[in-house]
Amino acid sequence: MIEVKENSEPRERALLVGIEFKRNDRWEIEDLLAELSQLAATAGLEVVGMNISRRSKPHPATYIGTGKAREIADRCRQDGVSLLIFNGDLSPAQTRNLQDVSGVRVLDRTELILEIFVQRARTREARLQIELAQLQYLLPRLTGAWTHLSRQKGGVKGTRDAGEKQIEIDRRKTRTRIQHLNKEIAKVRRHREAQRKQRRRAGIPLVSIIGYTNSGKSTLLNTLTAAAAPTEDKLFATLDPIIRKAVLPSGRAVLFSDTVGFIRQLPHHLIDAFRATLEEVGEADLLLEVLDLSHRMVWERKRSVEVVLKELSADEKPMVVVLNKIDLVEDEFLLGEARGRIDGGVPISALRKTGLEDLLKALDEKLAGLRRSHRLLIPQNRPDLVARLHRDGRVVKIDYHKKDVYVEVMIEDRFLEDARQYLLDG
Ligand SMILES: Nc1nc2c(ncn2[C@@H]2O[C@H](COP(=O)(O)OP(=O)(O)OP(=O)(O)O)[C@@H](O)[C@H]2O)c(=O)[nH]1
Ligand SMILES: [Mg+2]
Repeated sequence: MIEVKENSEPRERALLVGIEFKRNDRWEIEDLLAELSQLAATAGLEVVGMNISRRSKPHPATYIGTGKAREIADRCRQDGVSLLIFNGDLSPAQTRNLQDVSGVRVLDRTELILEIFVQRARTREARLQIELAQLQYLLPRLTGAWTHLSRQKGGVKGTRDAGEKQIEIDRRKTRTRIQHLNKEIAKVRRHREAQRKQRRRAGIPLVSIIGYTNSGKSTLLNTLTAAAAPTEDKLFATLDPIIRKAVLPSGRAVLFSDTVGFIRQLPHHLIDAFRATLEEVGEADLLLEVLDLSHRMVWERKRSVEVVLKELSADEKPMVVVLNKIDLVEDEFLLGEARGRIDGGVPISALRKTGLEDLLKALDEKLAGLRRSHRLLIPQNRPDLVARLHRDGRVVKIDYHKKDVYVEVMIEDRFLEDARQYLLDG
């Protein structure tokens, strides 16, 4: 684990290393390393520089090539660097070889993100999920360590056996722990599921705020609901989901949820690990996507968000998009372009609290146009209302009592009309 030091103490010095491959998307190596640099800063590291080289593909043993690895080793000694961070995923063998040549610790992008998650997780659920992600990442690496040992100590049969035995023990321990964590997470999940059911019964629509990390999701939640969600100019400021209630101008109550930010190539282990947290997204009636319009790579970031949404099978959900941080956008052309690209995109500043009226109106209209589940108790003398629910919605359940009719129906809000007074839910 990276040690986080107080401001006065020197922080661990890191050098970023990246390869510029021939690529077909618009992310430039400078953008990628700028993001890596922000991740490193979030992890509490001091970035002393970046080393970029060009290759057609990674070198199998050392990723950047042996000559380059030596050059970087020299730089580590000169600049007092104690950590190398690679933009990209390293194989266990590459990590080991790079560590051998440079004499310093080596992390890849996935490991750096995992480190941040370890540092920032607050709730028990988040902690469990992260430990699981780390162990899942570690398990194949234990196999890697085994190859390493058997190669090094190959000449001495007894030592190799001892090495194999130790690795076997480690792997078994790791597997047992993974099983245990899975059980614990299942327990926490059942609890959340119960909470969710209660919410569904209350009939309040859930609006899930999503977007790239640092786009302003928590700031927007705070602005909309006066919730005290922590916001920071850091990547992954939020790890634990927060849900807050608010009332829209129409009088409709809604729940807003703020979740972990998305990032390009969100490591698979983390998507899996955070599936439970991100389930809020899957449960949502409506997604509220926050774009940081002041960021140069806003459209590439949006693309990455779409990829993660697809992974979560939430890419078809109804959505309202906000063009955030317009207070930082001086170029009128950029705003015009964004409005052209995103039909109904609402320009706002979550921080300066501008454009919020338009946003609330857009949410109200969108929600009114969605079919949602409602429960009603309608008097026997209003068969016309029951007939209308049949006509405009999908009746899921109907029970005739002595004096009234109990109906469960999936229907758009605007069709409720006179039946609204007989709603059992908010
Ligand atoms: N200028 C300006 N800054 C904003 C605006 N909205 C958010 N920010 C700033 O952007 C930074 C990130 O905001 P957060 O709300 O923490 O972003 P987030 O999307 O929740 O980020 P993660 O939880 O890390 O994924 C903070 O420094 C905010 O003050 C805005 O409208 N204008
Ligand atoms: Mg946040």
